[in-house]
Amino acid sequence: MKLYDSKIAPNPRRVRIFLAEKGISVPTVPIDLAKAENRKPEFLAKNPFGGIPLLELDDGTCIAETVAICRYFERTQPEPPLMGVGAKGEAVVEMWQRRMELEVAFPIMQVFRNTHDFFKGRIPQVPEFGEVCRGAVTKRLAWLDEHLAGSSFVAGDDFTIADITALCGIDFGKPTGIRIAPESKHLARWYEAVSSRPSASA
Ligand SMILES: N[C@@H](CCC(=O)N[C@@H](CS)C(=O)NCC(=O)O)C(=O)O
Repeated sequence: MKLYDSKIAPNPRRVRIFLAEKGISVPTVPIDLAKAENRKPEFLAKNPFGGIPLLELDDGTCIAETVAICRYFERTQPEPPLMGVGAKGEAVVEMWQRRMELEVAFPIMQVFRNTHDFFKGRIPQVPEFGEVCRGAVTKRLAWLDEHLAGSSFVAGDDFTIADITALCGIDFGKPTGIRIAPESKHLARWYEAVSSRPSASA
């Protein structure tokens, strides 16, 4: 098995943190996004959308999509559970994971994709859209701060994939100036807790 990876991209980091929390080690294949290695025909044959992370199993099965890869490892090694336990637990974690992905990480990534020089000439950028997303991110982070006033972690009492998604999204905001507002004390408390876990440096 091998994991196609990049140290500079947020989605592969989500998988690395997930694996570190479970104590799983998987050989990695570094992909140079700056050189668009993920857009070469060999890679597109494995994932037609060209995105990483990508998990290639020993039988040749290629699993793209961060959450699908995490789901694979949650099934093959359930402990510690990072995607909830039981019908209610799994549904609650999935709800929060999707909220963190769609409402927090996605708009942060859109700020980067539409305003940062890295993507200039690489994809059609719409800077105005990037700025609309920046405004949405400010509101979403304030909302997350309120939520965390009553919750240790994003999905409740336990660290889960929802925390990983939120952490990687928020950290990816740094190159475009996205920061936790000084008044967001609960979000800052959570951020300190999750980013000081050993897995955060995976
Ligand atoms: N929905 C996919 C998104 C994958 C994705 O867009 N990955 C980024 C890195 S974080 C990428 O490969 N970007 C380079 C590109 O699209 O050319 C997932 O959840 O894994």
